[in-house]
Amino acid sequence: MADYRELWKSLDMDLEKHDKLCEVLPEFYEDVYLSQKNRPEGMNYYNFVISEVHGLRIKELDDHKQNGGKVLGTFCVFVPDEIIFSADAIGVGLCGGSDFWVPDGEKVLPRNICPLIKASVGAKISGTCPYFQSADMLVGETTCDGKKKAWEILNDYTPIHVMDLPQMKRENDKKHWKDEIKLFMDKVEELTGNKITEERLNNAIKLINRKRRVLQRLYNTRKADKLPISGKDALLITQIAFYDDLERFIQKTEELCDELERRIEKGVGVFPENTPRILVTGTPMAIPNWKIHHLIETSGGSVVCEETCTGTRYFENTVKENNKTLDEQIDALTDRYLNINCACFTPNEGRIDDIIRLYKEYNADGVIYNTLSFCHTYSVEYKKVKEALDKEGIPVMMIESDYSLQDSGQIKTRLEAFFEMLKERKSAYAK
Ligand code: BJ8
Repeated sequence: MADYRELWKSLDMDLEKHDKLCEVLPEFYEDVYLSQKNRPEGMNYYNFVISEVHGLRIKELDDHKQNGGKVLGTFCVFVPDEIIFSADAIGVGLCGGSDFWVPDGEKVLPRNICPLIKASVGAKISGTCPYFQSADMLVGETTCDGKKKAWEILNDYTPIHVMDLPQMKRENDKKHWKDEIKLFMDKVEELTGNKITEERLNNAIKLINRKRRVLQRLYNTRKADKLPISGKDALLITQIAFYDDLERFIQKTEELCDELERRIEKGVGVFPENTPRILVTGTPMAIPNWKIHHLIETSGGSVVCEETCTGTRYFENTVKENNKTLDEQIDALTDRYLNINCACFTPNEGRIDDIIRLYKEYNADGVIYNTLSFCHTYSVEYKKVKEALDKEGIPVMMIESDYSLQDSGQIKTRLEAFFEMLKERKSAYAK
């Protein structure tokens, strides 16, 4: 790997502490990812991206900045990337998924909030994440209370624009969200000095839609009886989609999909037959949070789909293209984004419908409802989801966990019992 120390230094990073972070990641990746058998060849690209996660991509962002471009860091799939890219800026997802950052987050936040928030804040204040350090502006949003209040703290370290996301989906909420998108547009224009024109926004809408479509194509391959790719690998690809170069990501993922479709034709799968197929639903899994997928796929299960923001919520529903005016384009963005069913909305019946639909589409055997510790919106919503799934006869298991590995043994035992039950259930139906 090239030497990026000068670059990191120029980003005002804590190099000593960053070295410690870089020491743990390769071994961790090897254990979780490279140990898998029969991985598709196309995964080599994503291995490469991970090996260069703090290197090449940061250099690309730096080159963009040297040429007068701006980088914006986001934390939620409600923030419209189209606005960012139409002003020739680059958007990168910044949610923290590593336990490494939690202690720094706890220096300024209470311990009893969600690890995603603690890790995100910790990543910034420890000066160990080059993505945070590259961002000219962060974009927060009023989703859950923990995030909303964390922006006030992050604002002491770096400029942050906060989008006021409504928590209901009535007509006036739509109007409000449209106004918020316009305000965001003004802010991005001011930061970049670039005017967002109809043509630029149209192009950005098309580009981001292409990214969504290739992810949809990837997920479609997971509907096959014999899974051509593991859930862990699919999760990794979605996580990388949040920060990789768009054109390259689309091209490499199309190539991988070609390979996966060939595998389906030939009947090549990565799991033994009768491995229980699991739909995971719940809180997002920010890179490098691979914990639940790894536990599932090393305990006798396979993940076939994620109803999460690092899954279908990120790419389902494209934005209507070829609108005639800027106003129509903003309407199209408003509609697409307010269609996402996050638990911070009330009521949130749409998410229940999504879970049931995806369970059927992906031919799943059971659902794992995963929530990060102290995430109230998702943990409270479990009751409604469980009632609906019970009615449909869909088996569900809830896991509440943080980024540490302390509870892994206990979760594994529960998963093994759940998968046994799913297998028995399936063979009873088959009789
Ligand atoms: S659209 S899920 S990315 S808010 S930070 S709500 S886990 S306590 S991330 Fe999210 Fe947008 Fe919704 Fe998706 Fe819970 Fe943690 Fe809050 Fe979280």
